[in-house]
Amino acid sequence: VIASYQPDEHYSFIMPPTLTVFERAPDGGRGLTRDMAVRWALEEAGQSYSTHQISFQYLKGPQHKSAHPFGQIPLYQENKLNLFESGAIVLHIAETHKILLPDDANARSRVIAWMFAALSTLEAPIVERSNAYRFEREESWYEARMPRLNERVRYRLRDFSAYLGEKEWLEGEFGAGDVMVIAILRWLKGSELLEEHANLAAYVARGEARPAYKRAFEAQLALFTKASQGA
Ligand SMILES: N[C@@H](CCC(=O)N[C@@H](CS)C(=O)NCC(=O)O)C(=O)O
Repeated sequence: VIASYQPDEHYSFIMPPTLTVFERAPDGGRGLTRDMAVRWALEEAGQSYSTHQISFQYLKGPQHKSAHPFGQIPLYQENKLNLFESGAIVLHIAETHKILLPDDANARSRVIAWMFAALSTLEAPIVERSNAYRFEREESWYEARMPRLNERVRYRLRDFSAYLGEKEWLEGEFGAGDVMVIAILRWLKGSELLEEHANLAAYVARGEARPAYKRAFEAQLALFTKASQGA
């Protein structure tokens, strides 16, 4: 019996996944938008993908919101799967491509714990600080508030730096935890906070030196550059 062709069966091999991103990234192509970790994981997997570039208006419109509950980027579409939340997307890529996650169940759980740590424990104070810088710089309370926000970031970095010590990566091999943690630590570049810990600055630099990271960075920068030149 010759099996009849089922268009859905190997769809992901025929149609590369699509990643919805900003048509013009608000960070100016510095690789700080949440699609960066996803692009990085896709490059680590050697999986090609296409991008769907959208405006802020489209981001908040009904069509995008029917696929992404919060009207955000990134949105990842593969076959019949619509996936939101950068961490969930990176985990999906790691699982389907059998990369960035150890085989051992306990070791795998540890890597996933680092993904959660990146997106909650580390990200919360880092994003709060960035938002104050972006949106409250003209406010009367800004000068008084910023040192407190810096201190909350430092509080986490001190512990994280002590934990990381001289390890190359978080859990032995480079993994999905490193992708998520490095992606959020990069938000501190340009401030003194990261440089206060030589091991953290070196850890981020090690991540950025990976060929897959570089390809992901170049791709998002090229998109931004094209959008700026076209306007
Ligand atoms: N927790 C989400 C955060 C996504 C997120 O904040 N995306 C930003 C761009 S980097 C966005 O779409 N902002 C517009 C908005 O939230 O309204 C994830 O990791 O995917």
